[in-house]
Amino acid sequence: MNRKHRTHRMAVSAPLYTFTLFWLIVLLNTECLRGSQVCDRGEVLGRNYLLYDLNPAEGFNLRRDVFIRIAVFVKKLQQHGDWVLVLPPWGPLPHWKSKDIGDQLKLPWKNFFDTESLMKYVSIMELSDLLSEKKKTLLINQLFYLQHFPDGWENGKWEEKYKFENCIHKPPYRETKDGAMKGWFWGYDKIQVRNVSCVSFQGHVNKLLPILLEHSKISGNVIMIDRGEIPLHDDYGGVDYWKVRRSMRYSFKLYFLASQFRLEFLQSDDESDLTSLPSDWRDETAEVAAKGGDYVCGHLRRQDFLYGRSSDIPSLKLAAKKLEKTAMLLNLEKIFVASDGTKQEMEKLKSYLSPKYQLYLYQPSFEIRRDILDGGVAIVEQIICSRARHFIGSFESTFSFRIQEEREILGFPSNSTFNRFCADDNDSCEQPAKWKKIM
Ligand SMILES: Nc1nc2c(ncn2[C@@H]2O[C@H](COP(=O)(O)OP(=O)(O)O)[C@@H](O)[C@H]2O)c(=O)[nH]1
Ligand SMILES: [Mg+2]
Repeated sequence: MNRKHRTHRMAVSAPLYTFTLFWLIVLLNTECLRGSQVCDRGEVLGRNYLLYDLNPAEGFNLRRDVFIRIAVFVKKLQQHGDWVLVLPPWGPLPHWKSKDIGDQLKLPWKNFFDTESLMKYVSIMELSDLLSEKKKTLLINQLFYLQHFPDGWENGKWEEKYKFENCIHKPPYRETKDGAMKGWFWGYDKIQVRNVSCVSFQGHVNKLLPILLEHSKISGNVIMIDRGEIPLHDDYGGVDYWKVRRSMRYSFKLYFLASQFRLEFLQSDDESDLTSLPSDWRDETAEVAAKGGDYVCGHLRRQDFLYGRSSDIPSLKLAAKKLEKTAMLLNLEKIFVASDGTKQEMEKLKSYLSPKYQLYLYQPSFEIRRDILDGGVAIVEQIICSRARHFIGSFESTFSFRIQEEREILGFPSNSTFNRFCADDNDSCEQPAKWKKIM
């Protein structure tokens, strides 16, 4: 078609074009109002967004576990419509204590995880991306603030149940002078909520299904669950649990830093340690063939565990003896320790090791710490431990659990993974259950 001809055609169809555009805009706006939320450009009609949050006291690794529960749940919701799981930003967290590396809040998941990999299980979206789609306020149409039943075990019997009730404790949402409901919302000012309901809840997460489906129809398509740690896993340790867990690959940068450290200090790399995985978690196999690097790893949880779980935590002297004995049995001389302990504690630990054994800690430069923050440092340590010949964890630490899962995914024999430090007065304590992956 020549230029002249094309200009002519456009001139003829312009009124028709304007007319269609007018009605399209009217129609879109009507739909947006019907969806009863602020309707900005680019919104996919009929799409539902699920936001969630947890009790602020929960640490990073329990939060990862709750993500698994919610991701499996959203996968179920998707059988009923177009649902997207909105990832709650990270921070501030009680264990992220470094004061010299700036604020540690509003951190996107992509800082820690490969979000493309997460996406291969269920549709996810960073909260910051949803917010940048909104010119004005993000209005959450309905927020369910979950709470435990005051009388959970009625007549000594546990049963699944939920009930819309008065709030037992005042939820952290308040009405402002202009009538809007506001809350912490990860430090974002432009998020508001229309309605907050307290729901006493006891049961598996799929028990939330009817509540969410019903409310998304009535009140709109942005829904939030707070205290998301209250519902239980639908199928703890089942196929979907492991699918989501396997999809939680770390960010490229964190793998890179861990590889660099392993190579430089531990002479360890995935190829010789037989710890390579396919680039897509969906191509993994159930093979148990990992060997691990020539080092033992111990996770020594200190800080709050020294008080809360003192009867399950070893003294540094006992921990050193256990690490040394394990290294000796495996004919290894390198010991890597991941810990939230202080510098002094680590020096003490080192002083208890005989000179034959070398202690390694991950102590990145200020520039790296400022870049990957406390959360990134912790993950690098987890990656290093997950590739050791042998791992010893801390009792009931979710930090240790995540390392054990990673080792299952990598295909380590169970006896090299499911081990824990005992307390001083109980040297033959029960070892952790073998938490086998199911594919
Ligand atoms: N860098 C580092 N941080 C740790 C270590 N152990 C615990 N932490 C920090 O302390 C937090 C502990 O909370 P959480 O993740 O809930 O694990 P849990 O309390 O051990 O079950 C972690 O998220 C880390 O921030 C460790 O070995 N290394
Ligand atoms: Mg914790």
